[in-house]
Amino acid sequence: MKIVTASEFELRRDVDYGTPEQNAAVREIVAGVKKEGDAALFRYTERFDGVRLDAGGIRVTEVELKAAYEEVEPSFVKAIRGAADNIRTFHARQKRNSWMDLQPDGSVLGQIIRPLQRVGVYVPGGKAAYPSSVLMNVIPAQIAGVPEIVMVTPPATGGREGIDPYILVAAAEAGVSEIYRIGGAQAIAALAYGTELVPPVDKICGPGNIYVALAKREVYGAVDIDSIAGPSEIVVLADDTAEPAYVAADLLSQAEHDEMASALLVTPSQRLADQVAAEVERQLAALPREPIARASVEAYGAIIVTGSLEEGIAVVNRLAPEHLEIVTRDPMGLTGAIRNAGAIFLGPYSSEPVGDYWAGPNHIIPTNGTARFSSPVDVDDFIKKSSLIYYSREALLQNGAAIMELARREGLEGHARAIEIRLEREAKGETSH
Ligand code: HSO
Ligand code: ZN
Repeated sequence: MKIVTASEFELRRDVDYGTPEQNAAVREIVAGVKKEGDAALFRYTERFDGVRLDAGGIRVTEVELKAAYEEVEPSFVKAIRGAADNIRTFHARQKRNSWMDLQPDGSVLGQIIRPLQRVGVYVPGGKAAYPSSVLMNVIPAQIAGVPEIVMVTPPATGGREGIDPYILVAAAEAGVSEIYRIGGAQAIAALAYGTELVPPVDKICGPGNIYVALAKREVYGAVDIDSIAGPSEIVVLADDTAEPAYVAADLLSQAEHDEMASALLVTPSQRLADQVAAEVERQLAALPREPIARASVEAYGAIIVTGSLEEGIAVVNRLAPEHLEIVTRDPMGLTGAIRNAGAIFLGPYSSEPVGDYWAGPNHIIPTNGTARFSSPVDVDDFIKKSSLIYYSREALLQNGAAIMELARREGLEGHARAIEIRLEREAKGETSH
């Protein structure tokens, strides 16, 4: 892993917006499904997934879900349940209440919180199909009170027809209400616009390949979408109290996600920098996903040696990482100085996988520096608010003149008159109320 100073460090952020051909292909698929519904959905599924769907086979049945439980280890079911419990407990703290304020003049102002009615969760096929991500998308929606949570996933992965049983068990444990065997841009279009067999949703979330990401962009507006996640990122901010082997292991835990994942160590300690570099080499050699992790470390990884811990904090705030581990003498004491980080892990025992799988906070976290202005997925992503306005007679009489003033300033006489007609009638006592 290369060792550089803060001024030598060059941040690489490669965001994939797709080739013109990919964009054109996605537009065609989305338009096709929007226009022709199931006929197009079946046609694209046969073309891209090599599976002939029919009306009877598009939805996963109860019997198939039961069969999935037979295929997975009981210890896996137990672990998924433990994780789901923790994720539920954490997200339950985020629930907001509707509120209403009674004003002294008898008016009532308020905000009503309502869940979205129907949400679609995309689960990719292949190596990036994570049962843990099913929990992280579905549980916040469920806590928000979303009554219909549907999952879609490609009908075949790696040449093998059928959905991964671990994904099915995670979906059942998380509380998914319907599962459809569809994937790619055609699945996103079906969720957005609806087909004969797939009713439309209000919001689509979950990760996918470039075609899925582009399709989500394409349908945004007709439905809501989540943010489009980039490769995983970890920054470890450490001083000479950190254990080099732990730091190296945590860096590699995210480097193994993706060739484009980024793992950075920021430290004022040259000794730690040298030790971690050596440890990364040692541990890489023994990692099953060594080729991916090595590519990530070589292209996007670095150890940044700073003049002080304060300079390290400034670097971290500029990076605005998805995940930040603080492994210093007093990690809690430094937390207040961190302005930009999606998730902050404190101390030597809070290894990132604790959060990826288990502790309860969401693992879908802003990447690419977007932690500057956005937050991890939470219950708020699955609710909407309605404002409530009840004005009393007294309140309108008191405030009517000011409202008319503003309306006339904007040249909107009709607005002013809607108020004025009431003020006049009230003044004459001509009212039935
Ligand atoms: N670190 C990933 C989440 C994940 N890790 C899923 C393991 N499985 C992005 O936050
Ligand atoms: Zn991870």
